[in-house]
Amino acid sequence: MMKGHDMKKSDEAMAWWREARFGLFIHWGLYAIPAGVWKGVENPFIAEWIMKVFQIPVKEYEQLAGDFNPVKFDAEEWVRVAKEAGMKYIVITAKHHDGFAMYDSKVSDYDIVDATPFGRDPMKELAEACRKEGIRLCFYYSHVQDWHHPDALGNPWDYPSGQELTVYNWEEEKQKPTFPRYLEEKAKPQVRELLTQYGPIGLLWYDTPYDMTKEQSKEMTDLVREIQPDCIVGGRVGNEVGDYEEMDDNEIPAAALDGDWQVPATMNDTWGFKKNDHNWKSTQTLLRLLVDIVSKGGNFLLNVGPTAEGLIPQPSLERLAEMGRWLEINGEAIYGSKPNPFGSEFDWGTVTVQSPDGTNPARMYLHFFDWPAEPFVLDGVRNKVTQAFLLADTSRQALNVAPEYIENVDHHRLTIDLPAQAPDENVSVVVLELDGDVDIDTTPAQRADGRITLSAVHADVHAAGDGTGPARHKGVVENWLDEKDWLSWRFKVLEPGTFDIVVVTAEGGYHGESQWDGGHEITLAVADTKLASTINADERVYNPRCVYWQDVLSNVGKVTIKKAGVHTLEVRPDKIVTAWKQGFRLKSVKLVPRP
Ligand code: JFZ
Repeated sequence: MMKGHDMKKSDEAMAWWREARFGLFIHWGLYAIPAGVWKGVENPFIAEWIMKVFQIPVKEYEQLAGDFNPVKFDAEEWVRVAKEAGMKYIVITAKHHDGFAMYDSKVSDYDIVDATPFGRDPMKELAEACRKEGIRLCFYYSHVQDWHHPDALGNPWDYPSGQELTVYNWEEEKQKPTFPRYLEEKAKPQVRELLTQYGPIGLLWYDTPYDMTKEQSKEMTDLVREIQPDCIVGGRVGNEVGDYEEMDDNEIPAAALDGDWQVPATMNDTWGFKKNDHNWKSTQTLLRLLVDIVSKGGNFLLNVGPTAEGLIPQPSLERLAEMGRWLEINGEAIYGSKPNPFGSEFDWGTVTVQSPDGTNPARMYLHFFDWPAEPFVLDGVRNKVTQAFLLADTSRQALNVAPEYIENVDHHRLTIDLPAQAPDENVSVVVLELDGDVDIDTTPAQRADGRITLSAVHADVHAAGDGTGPARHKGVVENWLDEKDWLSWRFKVLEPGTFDIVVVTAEGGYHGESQWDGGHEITLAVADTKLASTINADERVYNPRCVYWQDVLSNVGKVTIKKAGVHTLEVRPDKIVTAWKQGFRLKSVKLVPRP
């Protein structure tokens, strides 16, 4: 992402954001009044899209402003909620796609101070409260869609542009000729207001950059650079000119990534408040998402949708408070931490690291989702462990760690004795203090339970086709559309035997919708065995790391490996199916020993 941009933020300017790791997203606007229901009909989509979903005419939607009076809004309370949740920044919708400014704007009267009985500027109050509490205030600004403005994109029912309307597929809307005028007359002047009226702003979160030209994306970026050089520009400014990569909504990559990135995520299935959406993720789910995202090097921007009265819904408050209590004990393993040095996901949980700062040795944090019943075995750590303890244990009682070196395959293995009882029901953290900086052998190796996992991140990618793909992106192999491209792995076998081979592919899509391509025909070669197989959805497995999308398992066959040592496995496609344009999204190949 953003590699080609000459104005990329310096490490200094990104430092606070890399340290912060956890922020509060707030979607708040007029759409909180209908709260997901229009004239008795339920909006099947996200709350803030209600105007578009029902093609509500501007004149009618505008009437909502006259009823907007969030008298229970308390900026200090919202900031306190974020702070006690362990969050370090707040990103709030200053203007969403409906075009209504939630601050005092001189550019347009369609704003909270001029058009509502409330008459206060919540952004001003939030800016003050944030300053007091040391929280960074950041703004969301919809720079492309503005359903209130005749020149902008997104509202062909009021402002026909001769283009076909599709409610959900906004990508089909093409930039209309008047769009630059909207940028000049509304978007840019309003962003200027946001960056001059409220003190230092941490980050400008643009959105839905469809049909933006690269030049326009750069202009919106340069505007921020000019007014507040230290303000970070979000990835959705478009055309890869932002300072970090913003994942799709609720989308979590399968492995640690290079570069800065963030996941915006919902607590239920909407951003703005919907009175009938009670599909809340549990605190456990949310904590595991936080830990997993941080272990992959990303930031977690978790959303709340306050009501039209100005209250954050009670289920959100409860979850945030519980997350804050966990972070109070385990924050050392999160803030400013470095990603999982093993690269790939573990079944039991994940890993973060704090590196030496000159006085302290490196610490590795093992975050357990599933607490092991037997002594825990960790493979591939070459370091000496000088100390091990539970992060939640204030007495720092030492855990016994037995190192082992398996010479014939040059393999390091640690066995750690853990108490029978997990210290935390959601995520339990074990600290390993090391003799120096982390030194991990990332060659895939057979685990103590006999299993071997070959992850996409550890594959050698052979782009033998037309050269356009495939690539490892977001922890899976992406853009694998050409049958000439193939993958291979070198891996260590400790205990020879017969293994079932399973290919794991990744679902993608929007919210719950699965866009999974199957039916690829492959030849898999390992240890003198060639297996021809079709990639089918033999099993779908819930993935605690990516709530809406499952892992899809396909059984390939079995293989007998007769000797311990380093072996090679190859996957060559004979036919790739691209119905969803996803292609062969391989996440891993698993070898599971037969009993
Ligand atoms: C956008 C907005 O439309 C939505 O209302 C909300 O503000 C969300 C945080 O961002 O929605 C998107 C943007 C991009 C994708 C999906 C939804 N995407 O690329 O899949």
